[in-house]
Amino acid sequence: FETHQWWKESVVYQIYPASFLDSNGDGWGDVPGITKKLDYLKDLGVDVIWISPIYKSPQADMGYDISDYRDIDPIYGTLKDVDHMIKEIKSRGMKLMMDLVVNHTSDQHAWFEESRSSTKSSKRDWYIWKKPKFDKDGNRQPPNNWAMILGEANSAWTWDEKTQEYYLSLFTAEQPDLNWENPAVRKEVHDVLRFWLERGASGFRMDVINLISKVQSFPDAPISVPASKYQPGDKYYANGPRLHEYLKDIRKEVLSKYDTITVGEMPFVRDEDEIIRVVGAKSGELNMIFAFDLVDIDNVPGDFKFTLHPWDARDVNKIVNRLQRLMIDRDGWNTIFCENHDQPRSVTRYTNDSDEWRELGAKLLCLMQTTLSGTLYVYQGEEIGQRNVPPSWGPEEYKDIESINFWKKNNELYPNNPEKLALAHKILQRKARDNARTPVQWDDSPHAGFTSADAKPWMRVNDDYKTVNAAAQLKLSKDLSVHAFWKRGMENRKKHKDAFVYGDFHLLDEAHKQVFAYKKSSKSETWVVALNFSGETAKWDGLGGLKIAKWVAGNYDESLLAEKATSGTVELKPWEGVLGLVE
Ligand code: TEU
Repeated sequence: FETHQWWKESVVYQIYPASFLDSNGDGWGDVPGITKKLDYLKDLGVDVIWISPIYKSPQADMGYDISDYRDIDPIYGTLKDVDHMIKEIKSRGMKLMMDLVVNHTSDQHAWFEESRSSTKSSKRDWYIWKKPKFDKDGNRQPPNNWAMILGEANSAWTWDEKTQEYYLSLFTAEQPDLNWENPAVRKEVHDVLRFWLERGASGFRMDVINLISKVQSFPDAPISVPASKYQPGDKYYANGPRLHEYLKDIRKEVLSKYDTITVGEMPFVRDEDEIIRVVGAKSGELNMIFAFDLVDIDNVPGDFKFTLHPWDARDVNKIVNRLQRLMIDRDGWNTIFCENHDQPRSVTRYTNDSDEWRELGAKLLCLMQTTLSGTLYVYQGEEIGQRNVPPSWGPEEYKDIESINFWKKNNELYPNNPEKLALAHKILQRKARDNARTPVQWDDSPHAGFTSADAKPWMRVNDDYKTVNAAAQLKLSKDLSVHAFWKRGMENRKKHKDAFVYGDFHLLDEAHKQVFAYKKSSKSETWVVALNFSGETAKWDGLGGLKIAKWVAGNYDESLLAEKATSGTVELKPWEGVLGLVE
């Protein structure tokens, strides 16, 4: 595949603006707060900054419900603040990626207000309106059985009293889906992209971009969760019939005229041909996608996300191998990420976040992510190993609409069942999006330096900030902290990009229950990465005939690496990860 494309080699850092840094003491992070930390990001090794939505929004879904695509929400600042930030980003040789949320708008967007005003409105068909159905008892029912994504027990259709019709709202009632069948909608979206590219953005992360084309007969979904009245409908709205036409249009009309980076968020899709149609070098609709395989590892397959499912290193082997091969054998491109604002913290999810293991776990995941092919995405706080909220926090601390809906539903279903409610609370602590949304822990001052001491942060700061914070890690000497480990990992990735970013990939011992290990190679060098994804010592003999010239990095005390076996059976301590150069 094509090497030396800047967007393949870049490290992208995701900012969740509400929780990054508050510059004016109102308890919400803001754009000037981001500008203040650009030197920190540059020093870490970041090339591109992706900022989750900062546009005008009622914040029903934290900005993923946009009411004006061409303005900034006052909680985040002004367009002037953004222009200044862009200037400062560029002067440091970095780039900005905006979040493009165009599957739906806010219900308070002027387009929707017009659309819902009457069935005769000129914008009626900018959204998806349908007449009700009636069951045999004459009760009104939504047009089909699709479930809402962020309120999984509810219908994806919202009833509108005034015009006596339902509108499609896949995420929440406050996020009506746009009707992409309408060419006027597509034209508006193209204009929004141009607006931000002209202002200085270098590209977009495209929110649920594979949901924009729906099967127009809107059929009932097959029953996959028998206990639920409404069912996951992704079969009919993910990678729908006209998706590729719409994406090709965006490329032709807008993207082809600029030098951009584009990443499509594509939940639900497993079909490799479908993925290649989007990211294959020839079709080039988008540069890359976020595939969900690795972050879905602990969901019960086919079920909703608030479930718990065991996994081991064999699952990691299978998932990563498949996605690496898709790039290498089929000329596609992909992303490497373990975290974002929709996922729990990776150190908690994939390793052990107790005080004893947290640092090792965070470094293990860093070693994996900095040595695989794909554009690397790091989420704010991941570089210092921030973890999930403590189990002691009650459900009232969770602010995300998805968590609130889940907790409410459980209380309706099991009001007098403490066991069920305890399980629901446990699932929230493991899986809620809130886990990644607590403020960034900058130092050990009140509120972790996220906001002024007398302010009330919009979301509570994790109790562990006195020990887990950026300032404490920056004070440590090189290679000790999680932060320093990330910084060095990114440097090493860039220095040896022919192997790590562009090189070939081979699993070493795919059937090992504890160890995920692989070979990454360029024409001139071969590296071995062995990662123990378990809390027990592992014996690993996947080297085969390979001989390690030197183990060069690891998450334990690196002075001990000289004693590690360089051929035959290698012993890995709990959560140990090592990187070696082959002779
Ligand atoms: O997420 C879409 C999505 O399908 C999932 O990531 C989903 O949020 C998750 O499985 C629920 O737990 C995007 C945004 O990243 C998310 O924050 C928004 O809520 C959503 O779209 C709607 O815009």
